[in-house]
Amino acid sequence: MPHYNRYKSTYTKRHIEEKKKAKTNTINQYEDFIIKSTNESTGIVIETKYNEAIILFDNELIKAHLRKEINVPCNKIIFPGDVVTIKQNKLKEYYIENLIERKNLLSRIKKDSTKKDDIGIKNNIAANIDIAVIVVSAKEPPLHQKLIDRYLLILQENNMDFVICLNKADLKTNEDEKILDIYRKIKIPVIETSTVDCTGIEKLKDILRGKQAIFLGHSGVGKSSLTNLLIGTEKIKTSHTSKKSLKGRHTTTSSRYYIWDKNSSIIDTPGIRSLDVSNFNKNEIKEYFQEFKSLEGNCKYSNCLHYKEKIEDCIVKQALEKGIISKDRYYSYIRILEDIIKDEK
Ligand SMILES: Nc1nc2c(ncn2[C@@H]2O[C@H](COP(=O)(O)OP(=O)(O)OP(=O)(O)O)[C@@H](O)[C@H]2O)c(=O)[nH]1
Ligand SMILES: [Mg+2]
Ligand SMILES: [Zn+2]
Repeated sequence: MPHYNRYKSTYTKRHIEEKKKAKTNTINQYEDFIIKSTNESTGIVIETKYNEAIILFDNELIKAHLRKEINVPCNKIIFPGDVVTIKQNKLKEYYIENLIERKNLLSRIKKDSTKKDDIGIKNNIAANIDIAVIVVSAKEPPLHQKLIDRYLLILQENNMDFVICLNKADLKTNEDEKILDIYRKIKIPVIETSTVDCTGIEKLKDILRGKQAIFLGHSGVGKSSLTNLLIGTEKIKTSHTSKKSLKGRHTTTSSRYYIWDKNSSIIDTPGIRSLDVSNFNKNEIKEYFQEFKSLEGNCKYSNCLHYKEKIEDCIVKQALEKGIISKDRYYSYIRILEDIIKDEK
């Protein structure tokens, strides 16, 4: 074997081994990064960036890096709402030593819409959520069911409590009222708010008090305006929806945690364009349409998708025909199902 080749092969071997070692080290370090509990005083993660996080520690906002052995971007492993232990190095800089085990972690699949076959990556949003508020708005942008039904899947899968909040109630139409009624009928909590005339703000506070909550929804629905009202200042930038498209301008660019009352916090998040649920299994989604499950009786086949099965074999289709379940919810289910089936092919 010529000399350079021998060199190359040992080099490659060593290189691969080092890479492997680095990978297992990262995993191990990451594993002991998470601890069950601690007696030390802890901080709460307010916002994360690539190489540092803003932490509320000892009643002060501090900037902290990850413990130096952990070679992962900060915003890839900790999220607003996380609880961490903080230490100081010799230079008196703060660093995050450990992450306290989470109650839950809210994530969604993010796909690159410019790439045709992109399978998407898991995008974590926030941790330790007690209640999620799905914020929608009347008129600007107009109220649609699509995002609500998709969020309901994700939140139920994560076992999180939720409430639908129709903001801009000052602009509400009869059409909006009909959509909200669909959810009221299936016992999903719905509240109406307006940051213009303060309708429903006290009610919203009553629901969120004592909890760690998060606002989710399209851009321009008023998540930051609601957050400003909760915290009682005009601290967060908000922006008009585009006159032409009635869509928001994606004013908020990163998620951030705010304390607005004793033990009560809210995470304001950037508006999203759409919500991908293609990671769900096609047999799984019907479980999260609770009105299908609460029907009396059973479909002939236990794996019935309530889709192309015959009406005489399917109690969901029968209930649809009788008007017991909402057409809009049923077709919303079918659209999600068809998206998943298309993706599976
Ligand atoms: N009429 C009316 N307008 C509102 C209400 N709440 C917010 N707005 C307006 O809606 C626009 C968008 O509000 P934002 O709070 O920036 O919306 P956002 O959901 O935070 O948007 P992103 O940060 O882009 O996700 C602003 O011009 C607000 O003044 C409301 O209750 N009624
Ligand atoms: Mg905002
Ligand atoms: Zn069926």
